[in-house]
Amino acid sequence: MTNIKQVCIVILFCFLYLTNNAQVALENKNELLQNINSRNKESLNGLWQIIIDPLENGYYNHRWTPREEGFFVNKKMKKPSDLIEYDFDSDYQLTVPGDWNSQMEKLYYYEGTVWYKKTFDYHDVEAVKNYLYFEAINYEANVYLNGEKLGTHIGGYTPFQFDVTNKLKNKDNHLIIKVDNKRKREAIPTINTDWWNYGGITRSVHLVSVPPEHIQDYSIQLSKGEINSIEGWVKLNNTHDDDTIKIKITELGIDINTKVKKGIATFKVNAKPLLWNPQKPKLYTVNITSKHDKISDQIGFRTIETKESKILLNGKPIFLKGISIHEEAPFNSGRVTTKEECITLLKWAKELGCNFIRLAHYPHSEAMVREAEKMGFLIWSEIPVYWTVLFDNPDTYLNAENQLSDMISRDKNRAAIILWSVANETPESDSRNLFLKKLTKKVKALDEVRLVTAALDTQKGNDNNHIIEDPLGAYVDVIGINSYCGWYGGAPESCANWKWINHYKKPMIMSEVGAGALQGLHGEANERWTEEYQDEVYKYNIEMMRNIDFLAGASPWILMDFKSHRRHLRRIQNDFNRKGLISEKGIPKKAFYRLQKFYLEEN
Ligand code: GCB
Repeated sequence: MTNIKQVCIVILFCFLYLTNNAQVALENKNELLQNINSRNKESLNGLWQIIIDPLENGYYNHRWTPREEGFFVNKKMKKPSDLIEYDFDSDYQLTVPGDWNSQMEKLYYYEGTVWYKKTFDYHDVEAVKNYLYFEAINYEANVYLNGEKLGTHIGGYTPFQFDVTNKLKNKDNHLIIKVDNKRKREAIPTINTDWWNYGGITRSVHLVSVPPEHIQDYSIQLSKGEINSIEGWVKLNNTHDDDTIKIKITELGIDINTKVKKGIATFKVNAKPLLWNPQKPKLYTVNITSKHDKISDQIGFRTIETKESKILLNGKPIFLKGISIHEEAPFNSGRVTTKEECITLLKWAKELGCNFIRLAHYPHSEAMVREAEKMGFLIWSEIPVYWTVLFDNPDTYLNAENQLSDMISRDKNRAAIILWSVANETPESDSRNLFLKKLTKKVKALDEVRLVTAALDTQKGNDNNHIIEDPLGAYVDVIGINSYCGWYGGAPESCANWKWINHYKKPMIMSEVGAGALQGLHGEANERWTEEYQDEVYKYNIEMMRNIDFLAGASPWILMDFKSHRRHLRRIQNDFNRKGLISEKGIPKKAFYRLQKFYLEEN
């Protein structure tokens, strides 16, 4: 009897586990509109009214229970005796997109809640569906339209949207967002990072109008391992069977129709595209037409694989001459907010001789990825699973997985992206190994074509012998190694003698290597913070890299000096991590030319 009872309990648990998981999968299902910039939309960028609310007084009352009428109702005084202790319209303003820290002196170090309000009219167009689309808000956003809560989004670097069809008025819609960038131990990223926690609506906001039955998403690329066939799928927002989708790539003579089944149309077609590569980043105009909607994209085609220690682009080994980049605005500091700023950073990477960029340590804007693709950069894109996150917390895992799915969903049509990275410098433990193993599997489930990687810093051995045997090596396709010989350990000249032993027959990228220098500070090669010291570190690390026969590339740390809360040395750092090869004012340091020379000599 007891046995039967036990078996029943086990079955019940299995059932609950499975149904629960299925639900999680459903909740995670990504329904984001693909290719937001070619949709019909109005911009909600510009000046927004704000209220700085460190105590979250606009949300909680004095008993710390949520108010029924928080700031999100945008209450106004009607008669002189009314008591309303806030007024968006007579308060401060901030520009969107943009972080608050670099826009207002009093918010420089601020971490907490800021309420944002935008008032807008809506010019009624019949028979459309409307979405509010947010390219990114750091970190938690609670969004209200005309007093009604639309939802919450967590994660500072990925897009999200709400369906607001029939919720808009012709005049004076008020969109109110409670933005909270408080760091939390269980969050992704966690409390401790080496970059500035820029808060706010950091990327653009759009009001999108699409036909009621529209193209939601699509994926178009070369078939895995083939160069003569293009395949993909197009997903509608409804599930009418038998609608027809037309896919046209005029330059390739492709003009095909495919039938929708349960909301999705798939296709595979023979083609001989010119393959996208850094020298010739060829993009094709792809037109997709459904019964009621049409959209156009620029898509490149290439293959990416590994063979033992090599990375093969279009079947041929390539050495990734890279540089790491933070999404930090050149000249102004603060978050990058314009396409021009992306282009400035990318032009510097070009001048350095790069064919590869590591977009650290979180998904960068779609503009950055698209501009990089046009300029022929291969890209490493990553999520902020950085240092010591709570690996044994299931919610932390779900958060990481959501950010990963959103990153892949947004950029899955970008030929430039070859590597999805799941983590940076995470300490080995059973829970960490399991967490990251699951993430690598998730990458493969979402994208079977691109490669998965992680930046590791656990190298065993002694001063001269560095052994790569992190268990995560078994799950990634390419091993990233962050190593700071000459800066955090070892004298610069010792670096040339460092030997690397790889327990995995896989390519390795030196995903970080570098040293700090204050641009314009000169001295002896053994004097910290001088350009000469940084140059010396590069000199010997380059020698070291030349001796690693399984090295498939490098993305030294980092293109430009960037703001970090960890950098306190006032006369040198002044809140900047100084490992840039270029200062925040755009002036190259000596080491820039050292790396440039290396890249010119490498084939
Ligand atoms: C690292 C981190 C990077 C830091 C860098 C540094 O290993 O991955 O985020 O900024 O070191 O400068 O210490």
